[in-house]
Amino acid sequence: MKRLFAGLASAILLAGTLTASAQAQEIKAGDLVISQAWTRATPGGAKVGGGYVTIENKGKAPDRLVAGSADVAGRVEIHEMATTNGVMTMRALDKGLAIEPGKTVKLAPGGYHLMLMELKSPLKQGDKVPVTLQFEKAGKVSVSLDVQGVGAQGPAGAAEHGDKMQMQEPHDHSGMKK
Ligand SMILES: [Cu+2]
Repeated sequence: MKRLFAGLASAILLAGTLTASAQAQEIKAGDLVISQAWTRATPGGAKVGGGYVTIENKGKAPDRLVAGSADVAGRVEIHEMATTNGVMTMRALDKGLAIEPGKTVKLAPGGYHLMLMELKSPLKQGDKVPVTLQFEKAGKVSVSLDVQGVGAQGPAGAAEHGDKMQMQEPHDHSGMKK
């Protein structure tokens, strides 16, 4: 009887683990594992939105995120944001973003991000936004961005505290030359 109970308990534990990983929505593409795809709701009239994913390279060769596309956006760019002497700047990475072997690259507010330009409709909290990522080696990968609230700092369920990237990302491209 005792053994039966122990077996049952571990079965429940296992079921819990499986549910958790299903929610994390890991997408495998070649040597890459892509997870935590999310974005923020856009306030009324905004024509740009961010896009965030975590990309792990489990392989032995570097790969590179070179482009993206989305039905909801006229075009998708890969951006880098950095703060230099207190001034926040954003630039498009024309050559894409290297994903070194054995490394995990996290696109997140305040750092690397996808920029959804020329939005055709606002991003609404709770929606899922299909985006296609293009990698040099892994090819095209479809992901779905979970739309979080306007001020969200991470995907649903992620800790909001202890994150070093607490700066606001206004998505203001007025400083960018076009
Ligand atoms: Cu940007």
